[in-house]
Amino acid sequence: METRDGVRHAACPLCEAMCGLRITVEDGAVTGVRGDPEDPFSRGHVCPKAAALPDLHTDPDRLRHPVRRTPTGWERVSWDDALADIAARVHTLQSEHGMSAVATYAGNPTVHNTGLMLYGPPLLRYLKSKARFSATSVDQLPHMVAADQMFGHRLLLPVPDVDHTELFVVFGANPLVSNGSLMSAPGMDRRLRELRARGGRLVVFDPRRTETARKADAHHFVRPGTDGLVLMALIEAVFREGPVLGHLAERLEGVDALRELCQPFTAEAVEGPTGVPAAAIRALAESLRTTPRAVVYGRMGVCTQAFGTLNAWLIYALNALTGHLDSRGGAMFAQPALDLVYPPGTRRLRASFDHRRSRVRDLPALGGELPVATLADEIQTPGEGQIRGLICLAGNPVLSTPNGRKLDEALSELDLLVCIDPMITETARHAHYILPPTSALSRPHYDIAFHLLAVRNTTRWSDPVLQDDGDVWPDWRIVSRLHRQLARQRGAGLALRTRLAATEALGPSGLVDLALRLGPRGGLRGLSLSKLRAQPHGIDLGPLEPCLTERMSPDRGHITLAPEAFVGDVQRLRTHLDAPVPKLVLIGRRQLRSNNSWMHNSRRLTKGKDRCTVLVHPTDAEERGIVDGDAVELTSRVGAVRATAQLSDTMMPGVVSLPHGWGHDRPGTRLGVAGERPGVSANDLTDEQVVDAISGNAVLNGVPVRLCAV
Ligand SMILES: Nc1nc2c(c(=O)[nH]1)N[C@H]1C(S)=C(S)[C@@H](COP(=O)(O)OP(=O)(O)OC[C@H]3O[C@@H](n4cnc5c(=O)[nH]c(N)nc54)[C@H](O)[C@@H]3O)O[C@H]1N2
Ligand SMILES: Nc1nc2c(c(=O)[nH]1)N[C@H]1C(S)=C(S)[C@@H](COP(=O)(O)OP(=O)(O)OC[C@H]3O[C@@H](n4cnc5c(=O)[nH]c(N)nc54)[C@H](O)[C@@H]3O)O[C@H]1N2
Ligand code: SF4
Ligand SMILES: [Mo]
Repeated sequence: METRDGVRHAACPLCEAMCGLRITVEDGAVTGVRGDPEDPFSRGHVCPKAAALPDLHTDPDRLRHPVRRTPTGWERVSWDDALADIAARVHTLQSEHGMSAVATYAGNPTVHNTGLMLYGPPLLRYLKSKARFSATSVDQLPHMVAADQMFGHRLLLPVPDVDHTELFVVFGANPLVSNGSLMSAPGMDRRLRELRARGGRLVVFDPRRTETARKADAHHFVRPGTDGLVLMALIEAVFREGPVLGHLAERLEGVDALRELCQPFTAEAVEGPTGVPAAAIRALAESLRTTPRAVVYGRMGVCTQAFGTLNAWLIYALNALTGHLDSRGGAMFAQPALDLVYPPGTRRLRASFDHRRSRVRDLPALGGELPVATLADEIQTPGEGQIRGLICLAGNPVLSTPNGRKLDEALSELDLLVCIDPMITETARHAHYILPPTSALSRPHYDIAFHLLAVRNTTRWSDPVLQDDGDVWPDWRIVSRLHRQLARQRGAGLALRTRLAATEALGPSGLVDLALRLGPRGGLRGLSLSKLRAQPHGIDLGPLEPCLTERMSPDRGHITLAPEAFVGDVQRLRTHLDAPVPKLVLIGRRQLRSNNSWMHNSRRLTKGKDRCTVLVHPTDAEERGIVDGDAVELTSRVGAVRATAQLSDTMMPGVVSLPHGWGHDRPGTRLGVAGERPGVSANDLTDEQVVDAISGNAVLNGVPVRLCAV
């Protein structure tokens, strides 16, 4: 591998923003990480996490070789022995207990990892297990279900055209901290300034006055879990004045059904339960109708709650009813060079929601994947199909999924747990094998997923920056070799084994090259890997263009505005109009110097004041005799945690906030720096039994809690 000293250009693989980096290497070590000003997409933007990429690389706790659990501790093992034994044990479990006895969980970094995106899915298919889980169901599953039912494919996800909009309405997202999600848009600060400069407005609905809300022209506190009421009221108000259907008018099916459904949800009726003034709802509806370029966007706060799918649906529908779906400045669709919606050879798309259900709790699958909120049940409930083995790819579900304590316990009962992870995390501490991949700086990168969700069409390939040390393999090779070992165990024929060997020989670069050439921008004179390599800052392919009609399957004539699967849930929303309001509920909070559960071992990022604190509104604190800095206990149905209270009028009264991804004090975890100030896990409070009724997505926000001083 070529890793010469000098300035190298690479994409940051940590979050959806895909920033271009300018990395200085001296004597084989990184001495500087900056934003790449020549990157046409990120234009020099970078956040503090990028500087920690070298920390991940040099972290002394990072595993430098595969390990196996023994009664006396971790033991070094060779790759060949590890993979052969894992494949044999997977094969035995599946032969004795059925294919679904071995489950898989794919964590968030999987989607940021070119190798895992290319080599992971074939292994998962080959495993033939119905017990497939991922971080999707603690995240964007509702958006995917809505896209599946409304546009015909779970990956036809609308992206807000922030660079051209004049009215940006944000429900439950904090892009100034998260750097955007289902909206790859590096440099949100600049983009919002540009919005202002062209006379545009930002409106935020959030139970916390967030960093983004503070920059908004209007911020509305909304009671957690009640966005569906606000959205219905906006739709009702739009119908009252007359919807604006725009260029898709002929294609919209279900307009009248929606008109009927929204009737009970007048702005006045929802004001009480949501906390949003009726006049503000009516005025916003009018602005959405009359502003030529406007968009409503919603993210984590609206999908990881009890009405997740309903919210995603109503947001897309509201955009359609105001003429802002698939139109400039509205909710648009990217056209990436490597297209996950239409991989080479695909012409027709199929909806894939609810074709089967989970064994224990009868939760629906999307695209063959089940909601992770039921993973522990599936491990702990005896019977045919019980999970006995789990392969965990780049995930830490003990800290990232609801009722992490229960899953923690369930994992310790497995016959086989294999973690492909660089660290001995809260999850990996239960593993029988941990297979460590090369660090992010040592692998090539192409964003297979996020160009599909980007606010501008661009494309970029990055070569590795550093040679890795130790006996580690790139993720793709780990997965590919496991696949081949399993094929051997199953006595696969020569044809399959040759194909697997050939695919491995191509490597990610070969596969990306092929996909680019066969993709929509390929062809004789089109894109190829060598063309991308010649422009390491990336290639600009232009702004988003209206394309939904072409993006939908050719056999699909319409956009479904009132999918049957969703209409049935409206009654539940209706009962919410006069449901009792819990006294105190918990919501989450992302922080700029943190990335879910796994960057707390970088001193550079964790130094400074304690960040795993509970934000409490002064009135709520006073009622409970709590003062700023007090140790407090939060209790929910499933557990209790203790942290420090931080009084803040940025909170809506009746709502407290705790960041997730902390709680690094579980015994057996090897995270030296993180362990010094472990914090507590918000998912020791979230309830795995409470899910979004339609999709089964986890409810991580709006969790009823009690708070007291300790
Ligand atoms: N309460 C609450 N819970 C939440 C959320 C919330 O807002 N509130 N957010 C949810 C969301 S949006 C998400 S996406 C999930 C994330 O859930 P997970 O994906 O389960 O958790 P992560 O914390 O991202 O852990 C990723 C793991 O992958 C490892 N890793 C990092 N890079 C690589 C790599 O390149 N290869 C391999 N093999 N391993 C790697 C890390 O060491 C870490 O152990 O958490 C969810 N959980
Ligand atoms: N720095 C940093 N960046 C990240 C991550 C990280 O951990 N750290 N994680 C990455 C990942 S995996 C993802 S998925 C994205 C997520 O990206 P975002 O969705 O933009 O991030 P969150 O901060 O989770 O924003 C959710 C917002 O919803 C609000 N909220 C909570 N409950 C409700 C509710 O009921 N209604 C409404 N309207 N709002 C509510 C919260 O107060 C919060 O401000 O961020 C990504 N980027
Ligand atoms: S915003 Fe995201 S992609 Fe950009 S530097 Fe920070 S972590 Fe990396
Ligand atoms: Mo996420």
